[in-house]
Amino acid sequence: MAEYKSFKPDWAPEKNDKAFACSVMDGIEGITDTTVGNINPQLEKGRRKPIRKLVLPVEEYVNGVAQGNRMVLSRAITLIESNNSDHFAKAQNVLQQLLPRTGKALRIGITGVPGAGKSTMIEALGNMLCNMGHKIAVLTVDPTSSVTKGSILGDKTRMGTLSRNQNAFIRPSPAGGTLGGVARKSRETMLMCEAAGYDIIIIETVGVGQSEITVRSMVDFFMLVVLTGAGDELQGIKKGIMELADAIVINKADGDNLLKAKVSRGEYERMIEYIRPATEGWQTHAYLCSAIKKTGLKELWKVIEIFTKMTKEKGSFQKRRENQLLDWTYSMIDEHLHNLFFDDPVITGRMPEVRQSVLTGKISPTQAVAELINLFDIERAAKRHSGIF
Ligand SMILES: Nc1nc2c(ncn2[C@@H]2O[C@H](COP(=O)(O)OP(=O)(O)OP(=O)(O)O)[C@@H](O)[C@H]2O)c(=O)[nH]1
Ligand SMILES: [Mg+2]
Repeated sequence: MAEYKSFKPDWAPEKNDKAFACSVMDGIEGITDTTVGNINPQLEKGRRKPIRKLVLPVEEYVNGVAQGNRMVLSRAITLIESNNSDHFAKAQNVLQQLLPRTGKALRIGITGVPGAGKSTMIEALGNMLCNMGHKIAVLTVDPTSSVTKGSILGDKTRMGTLSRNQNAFIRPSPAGGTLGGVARKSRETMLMCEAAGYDIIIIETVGVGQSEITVRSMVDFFMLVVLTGAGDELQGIKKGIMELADAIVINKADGDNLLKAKVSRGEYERMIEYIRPATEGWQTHAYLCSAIKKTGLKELWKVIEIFTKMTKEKGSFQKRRENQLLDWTYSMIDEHLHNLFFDDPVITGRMPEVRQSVLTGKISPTQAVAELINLFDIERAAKRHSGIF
């Protein structure tokens, strides 16, 4: 470009005066400013985006989801994720009507250290299952995910072929919020996907302690993806997480890594012996796989099928689902009561003084609790009496 600027044809006059026809007219001020708009009203009209109704009537969500309409499903999930109380009530109404259609899918959870290859494995496994005629929904539970959903956008590109598959539906974790809030939204999203006809739900979790336990409490089969490496690396994996797993999958068992992976498998098998199995009557094992070379995936799916058949026959599948439902209910009650108490203005007003009294040894923690609960009870009773609720 610099060359072009300095280029001057030899017929051009020395001085660019008014007599020279090849001059550039002055531009119209403000035309590059996008807030000003286009001077051609026709163009401007064509450019305007169609106005979409943000929230649909309840029946449209129910019917759309039941028919497997992906657009409506997406919007129903957005409703679930909304923190607006009207949206919450509507989402619950929609869910209530779709409840009879839920519960038929197989729910699989995948955890593992960052970079273990979870997304790549979901992409490979997901495509394989779609080709077998299944419909796959992929969700992520990530309480740390920011509003920008940056990591998930990355995931969508990592799951490039799966996200374009008509039989797959990928939905990122709801952004931000408490783990409890994210968990509720993810559980309800899972139910929506089931109602829309997805028969396998895969949930990826980021490996940050508590979220693994949350995902374990949502799924039938839970697998831990690990990398090769013995000794120190093996010790780095918390025993607690291994106790949650129905399968340990050593990924990246390809190329030069294959031999090391086989050694790791032996190490994991020995470790598992000392660990209580996650599922009654099922022996957890370590398996090799390569998400990139797509090896070991068919075998892994076979393991999941055997697990499902066995647990269904023995009744532990159903028992786990029932326990999960009750745990979910109780944990929501816990969270609700916790918020009710700590958000109560009478409690927040009294708290600094009580805290000070505990710290200076004026009252014991037990006395502090008794005082605060008493205050809370009296305040609730007064509100009830005055008909506030
Ligand atoms: N050689 C080899 N590389 C793999 C394999 N699976 C994944 N990778 C690579 O490992 C890197 C991380 O893979 P991801 O699938 O993003 O890992 P992840 O566990 O989802 O990572 P986070 O979502 O960040 O926790 C990528 O560069 C992949 O290409 C495999 O089977 N073999
Ligand atoms: Mg990932």
